[in-house]
Amino acid sequence: QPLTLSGIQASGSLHLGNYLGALKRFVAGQHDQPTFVFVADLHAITVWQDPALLAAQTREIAAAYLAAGLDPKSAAIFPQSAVRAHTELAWIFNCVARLGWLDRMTQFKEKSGKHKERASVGLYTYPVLQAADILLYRATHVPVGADQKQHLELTRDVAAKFNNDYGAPAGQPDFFPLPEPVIQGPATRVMSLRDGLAKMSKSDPSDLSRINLLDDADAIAAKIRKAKTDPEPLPDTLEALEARPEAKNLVAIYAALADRSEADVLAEYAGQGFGAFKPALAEVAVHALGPVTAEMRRLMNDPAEIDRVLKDGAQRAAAVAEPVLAETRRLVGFWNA
Ligand code: AQP
Repeated sequence: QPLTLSGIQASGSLHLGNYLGALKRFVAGQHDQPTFVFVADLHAITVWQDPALLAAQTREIAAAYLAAGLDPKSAAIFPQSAVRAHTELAWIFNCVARLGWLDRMTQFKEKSGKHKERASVGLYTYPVLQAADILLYRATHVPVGADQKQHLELTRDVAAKFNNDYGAPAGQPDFFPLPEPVIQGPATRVMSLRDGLAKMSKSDPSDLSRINLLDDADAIAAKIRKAKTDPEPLPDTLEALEARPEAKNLVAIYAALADRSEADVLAEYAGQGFGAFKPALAEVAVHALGPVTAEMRRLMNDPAEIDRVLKDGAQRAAAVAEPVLAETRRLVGFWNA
């Protein structure tokens, strides 16, 4: 049974990378197959979040989902912590995953920095919770940005080892399907506006490095104007862009926001300098993001409406998740399962 599932952490403002790498893809596939999209508040607290802000941050991500075009009648939109089965399955998977697998995770190395002994244990087992998020719905398709590829591979390893160690209900094939990351398409890795070799990221201390979904038109134009570039005009082939990370990133962003191919964008702007290209990119960005920002702001002024969506989504999610957890408990052999 094909099923799409993904989520975004409730850990701060969303940026263009989250929008193009994740949000837009959730929306694109939502009518093709059952779609579950959660706000990852359990993942968010792997680094400290102000308790006074966490619920508002959760609503903000839900507002972004809706503003980007997720239809709550079709997709189930819910807070991860509202479906308790996520944490229970994560514990079982903590006992399936191997230390050696987690030791290889590059995101933990990046996020824990120089002092890994001070990182939370939750940050270390983050990918195991992610495996639980996905397998709890027996999801087959997981649209994510390229940075999540390694975590998706770990989810497949957890599924395979669970199937191997605990089997499947009699007469059925493997209990957990091996999910496919959906990482194709444009802008699976949007880069920082200040450094074409670093990922655009919430945690970059420079706000100039990213376009936030709540930035207004002036802020977007200013950030694009100040974006790092080289002095050369744009080339006429994609190959010639390869050695120019900042130029390549801006062309990729233009193409993704305008729903055009990068080759098509180059065909229009080849030979022109960034003095001409940047204002054109700013116009495309404001045109694409302006309506999303406006709708997000409107929704954030109506928390009751967002809460209705989240409550309904949580009920629909639990209806799928609970039987999978119950069967998992039975396969593990718990008393009275
Ligand atoms: N730069 C990016 N380009 C494309 N996709 C991206 N994603 C994140 N950054 C980019 C995708 O957005 C989804 C949600 O990410 P998340 O919030 O769950 O976690 P994250 O990867 O930690 O997000 P950030 O913004 O990059 O935060 P920090 O600074 O904490 O690392 C995922 O599908 C991700 O691939």
